[in-house]
Amino acid sequence: MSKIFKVKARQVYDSRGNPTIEAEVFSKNKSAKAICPSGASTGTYEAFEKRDKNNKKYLGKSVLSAVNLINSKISKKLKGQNIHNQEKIDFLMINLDGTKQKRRLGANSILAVSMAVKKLSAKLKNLPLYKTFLVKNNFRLPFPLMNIINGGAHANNGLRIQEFMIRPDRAKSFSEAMRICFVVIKNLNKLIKSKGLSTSVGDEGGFAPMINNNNQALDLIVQAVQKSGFKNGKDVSICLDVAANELVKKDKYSIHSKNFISVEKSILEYRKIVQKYKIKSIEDPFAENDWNSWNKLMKSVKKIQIVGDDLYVTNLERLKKGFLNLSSNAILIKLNQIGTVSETLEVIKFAQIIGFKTIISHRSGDSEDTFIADLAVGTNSNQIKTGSLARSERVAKYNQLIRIEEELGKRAIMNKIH
Ligand code: 2PG
Ligand code: MG
Repeated sequence: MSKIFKVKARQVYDSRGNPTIEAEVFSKNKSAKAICPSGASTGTYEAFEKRDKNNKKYLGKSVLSAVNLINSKISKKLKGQNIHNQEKIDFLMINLDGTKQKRRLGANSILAVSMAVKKLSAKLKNLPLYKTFLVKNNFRLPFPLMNIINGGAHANNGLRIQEFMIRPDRAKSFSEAMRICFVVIKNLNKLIKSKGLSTSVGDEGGFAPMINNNNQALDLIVQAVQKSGFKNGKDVSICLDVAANELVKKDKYSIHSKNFISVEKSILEYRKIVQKYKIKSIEDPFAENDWNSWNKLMKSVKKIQIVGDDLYVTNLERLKKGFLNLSSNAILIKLNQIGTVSETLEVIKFAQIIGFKTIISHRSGDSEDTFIADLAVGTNSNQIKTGSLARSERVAKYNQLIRIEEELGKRAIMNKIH
């Protein structure tokens, strides 16, 4: 048995330049580190992110008190624990916190430690991280949901929809999936330039041109896909994250333009763009408490992947509610929405049992940590959403998946989209 000798944390920075936590867990002669990510368009029911609101020196954004809690209370509690007993370690931290949303210690402290424990356990067993989750053999590689145009809270261009993504549905391997996305992105770059627009990128590496009309963004993507020699809706599918929590006011939504319209009208508009642009997946089409509207959409756009992100916040209770309510058929998985590796795995297991697609996701504030790439393979998740082919914190995850594919060699199989 390998025991935890100590846990140490430090304040580092994320891809948006905000302070975040890196935790390092030590056994007698080895250690492993993990960095907690951070969202911008967060759900109300997410686990709590602890920041020093009153520390003016860091504009209220530092995580120094959370770092202190790891170095004192959490380190003391975990000292001597069996590193390979992830569930017990996570349980001890959950109990030490004692609140529903991890408000005392902060989910950011707990998660950084939880991920570092998982990495150290893999290291001590001499196993690649992806081999230490749910799947023991027949690993499958996820399809990338590659972000190519940023809007909403991730850019300042006025686009209503937060993320415009592409998914290379017919790719036979992960490297081929990457090549397809690469070609489309390069052609999109040229197209945007040719229109005299800026090719600067948003928080997740997708282009953030100064356009403010969803259809204009969708037209650009279709053109880029065609220019690349691919068929839109067949070789490459357009997928969206609406992040509708940001677009609701008194039961009306401003998804399709600046005007707020009813749910029924919004659904009609959804149907139009789904048909016109052959959209295959829509994440957070309505707000986190609007269960009825989710259900209405599910009934009116068949065969489309409907993904709950802010709706479920990687929380088992909310997922069960969504399942019974027929709210969606897929779930976005974000470790820091719930705060431990064990709870995240519970949610993935349940989602897969009920036939939901699981999509492992980054946060808009992320880091060089590639934990989620391994998590996607180790849970046979269908898709991974981790930004564009720009910004190293995004590309790092894709590169890790390329390494995993190479290591698996002939045993590397792509997951099934349908
Ligand atoms: C989302 C995420 C990641 P954020 O809404 O799905 O793309 O954004 O991390 O800002 O919540
Ligand atoms: Mg989302």
